[in-house]
Amino acid sequence: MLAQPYIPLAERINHGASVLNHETLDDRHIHSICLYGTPRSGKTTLLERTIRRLSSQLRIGVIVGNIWADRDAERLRRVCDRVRGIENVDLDAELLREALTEFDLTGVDVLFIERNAAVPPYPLDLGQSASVAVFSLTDGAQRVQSHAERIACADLLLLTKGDLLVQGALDRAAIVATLRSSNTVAPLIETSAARGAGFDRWCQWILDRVHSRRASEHLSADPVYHNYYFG
Ligand SMILES: Nc1nc2c(ncn2[C@@H]2O[C@H](COP(=O)(O)OP(=O)(O)OP(=O)(O)O)[C@@H](O)[C@H]2O)c(=O)[nH]1
Ligand SMILES: [Mg+2]
Repeated sequence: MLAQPYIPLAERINHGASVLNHETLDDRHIHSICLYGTPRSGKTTLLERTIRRLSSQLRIGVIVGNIWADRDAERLRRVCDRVRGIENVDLDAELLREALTEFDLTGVDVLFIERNAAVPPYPLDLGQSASVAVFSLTDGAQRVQSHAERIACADLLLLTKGDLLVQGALDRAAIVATLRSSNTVAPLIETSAARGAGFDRWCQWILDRVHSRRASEHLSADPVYHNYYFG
């Protein structure tokens, strides 16, 4: 008999909780988008602007986990009525599960999860539908490279603070090459919250994902449509 590979306890607990989170969110047809990125890369600012743009089309909730989560949650409550902060260095699936049990998920279309790229080992799967890796132009290629594993798993790459490019010392090309060396597939969107650049594409990416998910749920729930498309 082949020996089972050893999986550390923390990883197994995280896996169990992430499965439950997937179920909780899928049962309610909620599309969850996890933004993980370097500290100060502009995640909360990005969410503030995104919520202002999309709140007339989608009901949005946010769970933010970092050591200043209450401060971020307070900012986000000015634009969103469903926000919860979890003050910890990073999130794991178990922390998210606890938060979800107390969160009013009724009618929510999109749940954003903001977390920081803490030092490894960190759990990648919290139960989210999509992962977005967020870096800022001020991070530098070396720092970006240290998150290669997370970049490889991302469904979208976001490079923020494009307005700072006028500062000659910032090497955009090196950061983009580093992102692409770990992930050649995910779309890359460059944003500037200061100028509003990139937000049309980013918001469209969110809407496309929500709509395609709804379409696939509709297809799999309706045998007539299913037969029509798949014979
Ligand atoms: N120039 C410029 N500054 C930005 C941009 N986006 C965010 N900032 C600034 O970057 C700093 C950090 O922004 P936050 O949105 O708090 O970043 P964060 O990633 O949520 O930070 P943590 O949660 O503390 O890790 C703030 O001073 C923002 O005003 C941008 O597009 N351009
Ligand atoms: Mg933040």
